[in-house]
Amino acid sequence: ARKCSRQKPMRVLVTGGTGLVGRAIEHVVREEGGAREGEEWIFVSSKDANLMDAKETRGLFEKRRPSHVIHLAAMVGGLFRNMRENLDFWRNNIHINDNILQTAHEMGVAKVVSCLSTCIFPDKTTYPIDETMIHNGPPHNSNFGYSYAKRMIDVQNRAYFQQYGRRFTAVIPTNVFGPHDNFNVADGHVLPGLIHKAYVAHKEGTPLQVWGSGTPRRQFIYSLDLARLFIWVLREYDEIDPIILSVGEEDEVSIKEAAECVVDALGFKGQVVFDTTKADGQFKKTASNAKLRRYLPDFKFTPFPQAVKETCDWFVANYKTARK
Ligand code: NAP
Ligand code: GFB
Repeated sequence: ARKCSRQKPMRVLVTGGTGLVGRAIEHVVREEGGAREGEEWIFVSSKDANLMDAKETRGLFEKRRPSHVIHLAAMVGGLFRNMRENLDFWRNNIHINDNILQTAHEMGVAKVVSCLSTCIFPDKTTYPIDETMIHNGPPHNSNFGYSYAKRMIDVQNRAYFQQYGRRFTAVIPTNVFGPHDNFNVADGHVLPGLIHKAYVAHKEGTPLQVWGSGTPRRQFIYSLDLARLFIWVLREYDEIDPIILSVGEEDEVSIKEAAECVVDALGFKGQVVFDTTKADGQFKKTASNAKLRRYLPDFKFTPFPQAVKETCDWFVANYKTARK
């Protein structure tokens, strides 16, 4: 048989391209040689198409004709925004995800990599959590809307494979942080919230308010490390089942320790107080990265203090334009 012609270079559409993870993938693609000869990488935001609208989604795909999709676009927020808006997290993400997957199917996209999250796993579980446990019980009540919407991506990926042989898969990042994050204190995640609050407390000479007891535990992945892993998944990972992208269980830190890293990185000298009237959310969601390690035993994560320092430096340098 004739040798199959060299595979055509990918044209990759990255939805959610202007967010925390999207900007990190763009940095790796544009600044670290993450792209290969002849490849096209297109990073889009809601200005290019509101992906909750099926027609706008179809228009974007007809205009861009991607061969591959990294699907990041979502309604995303920290514990406190999730607790306030579970219905919107469910509806908005269900519409976005169905539009992306159905349009990718109709347009014959070769591969889609979507995003779940380690916060969607069952709240009552054994540890460490692994990829086989996604549907083994209800998620934590604080973010059930987002969690169920994300779980449906896994269900839909399996259905597109079974019915049409579509190669739609997903990654399961743990808590992500880095430059271009959403530093809004009410809506954002813990690390950008603490960085923003410590920056203001330093300027105003007031105490840094950490919400909750500080005892919950998290595994944090630096956005640039996640970006490098994401590009590997797009190129090399061939399973439909999702894969956890996280630092090891041994790298889990408490919220208090994370706050101390921010204090050191910003040189904050003031008082740190814990507002225990605020919720703690999930105590822990310790995930195993054994599956990732079977594929990439030598991948090196950026040390947490260095990643926090780089994020703080970025925030201080970009304070005026950062999402806050
Ligand atoms: P982010 O910073 O909030 O960015 C969200 C992106 O999605 C933005 O580019 C936004 O565009 C786009 N978007 C939102 N609604 C849209 C709509 N209706 N139509 C088109 N685009 C829309 O989010 P992120 O932290 O980078 O998260 C990216 C992915 O990683 C998400 O799927 C999230 O669930 C997942 N994830 C995140 C974390 C984390 O800790 N951050 C952890 C696990 C998984 P605009 O800028 O135009 O609004
Ligand atoms: O990143 P975060 O908001 O979300 O972290 P989760 C919440 C934890 O940090 C709680 C404490 O224990 C909070 O009490 N915390 C302390 C703070 N200070 C702050 C602060 O200034 N801001 C915030 N936000 N928290 C999310 C899910 O869970 O994980 C989302 O709700 C998403 O759906 C995300 O998947 C990755 O890690 O608790």
